[in-house]
Amino acid sequence: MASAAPNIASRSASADLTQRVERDRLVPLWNFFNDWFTPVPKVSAQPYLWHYDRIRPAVIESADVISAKEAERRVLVLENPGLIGKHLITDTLYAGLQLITPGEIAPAHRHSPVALRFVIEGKGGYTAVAGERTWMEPGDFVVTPSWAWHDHGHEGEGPFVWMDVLDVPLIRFLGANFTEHYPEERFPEGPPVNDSLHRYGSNMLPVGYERKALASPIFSYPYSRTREALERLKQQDEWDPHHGLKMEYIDPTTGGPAIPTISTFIQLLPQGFTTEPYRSTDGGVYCVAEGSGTVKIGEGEAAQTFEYSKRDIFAVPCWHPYSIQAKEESVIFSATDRIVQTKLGVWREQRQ
Ligand code: GTQ
Repeated sequence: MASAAPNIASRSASADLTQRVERDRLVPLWNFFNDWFTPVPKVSAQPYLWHYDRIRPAVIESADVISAKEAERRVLVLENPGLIGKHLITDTLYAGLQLITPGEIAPAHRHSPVALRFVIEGKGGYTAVAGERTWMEPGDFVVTPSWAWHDHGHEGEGPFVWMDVLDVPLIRFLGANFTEHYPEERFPEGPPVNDSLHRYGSNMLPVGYERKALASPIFSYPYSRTREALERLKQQDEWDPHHGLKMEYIDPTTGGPAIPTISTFIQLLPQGFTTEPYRSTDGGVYCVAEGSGTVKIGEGEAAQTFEYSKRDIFAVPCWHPYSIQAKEESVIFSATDRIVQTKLGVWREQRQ
């Protein structure tokens, strides 16, 4: 709503001016100043949680409706109730559940938005980035860098499902959104399986390595390694009151984030642990890799509490305090726009 600033000599003169200048494509700032320059961020996304058990049948059924080839990417998009028609999970992120069935191939293409995958269920699925395959297992975090050719496939049995998170809204907003379809179903086979993980993800770099792209040279952050690190570190019993044990996925060549535009994290909360309320300006998507509990998101009367269990996905809109209570030991993956805000110097957090 437009709200008038004080000291307007005459409201009706202002309204008159507003009307007269409209045809010259002018709008008085004072009509909407307070709408834009708010003490705290205004956000459209709402707290929301998708119970995987509830939505799984629809995800599986999507294979009866369309093939991965026809759909290009067979995804049920997680659309925030505050962003209906926008197809977004938070104001700045897109997320969806992608299904591949045995023998299918999601054809090769590339786009300027970055994609990340967090694997939910199945065995035998893979993604290939520029022809380099990486097999995926539940809990694996896999990156498809900007403008990298990629196709997905499944050589195992049963459904294979992962969560996609893309920075599409940001890239569209910036006017930098391009897509290209590869003429063949698959991009030609490239380096051996997991070559980049061995080459760049083993605490070593090839001598003389020069970073060519902004993206991390590793595509795959296997859950087996992540989980082992969390398991060892939890013995230290050093819990951050707001985060439990929380780690950020990094690009090993820079120590910066694994993806230039999306910050990614994994956190472990021991059984019975409740995080102190915390908020930050980065909105995010959370996916439960293990465990169960409740998450309270929001403030005062607007606060909502959701029960979560393994494979559930929830959205925490920016600047909404949240607190997680782990009934069982929980491991939670998250993806937010924090790095973009940090690079721009506007990121804030508040430990409550
Ligand atoms: O797997 O490349 O959820 O291009 C949306 C667009 C996934 C993908 C999505 C995509 C992809």
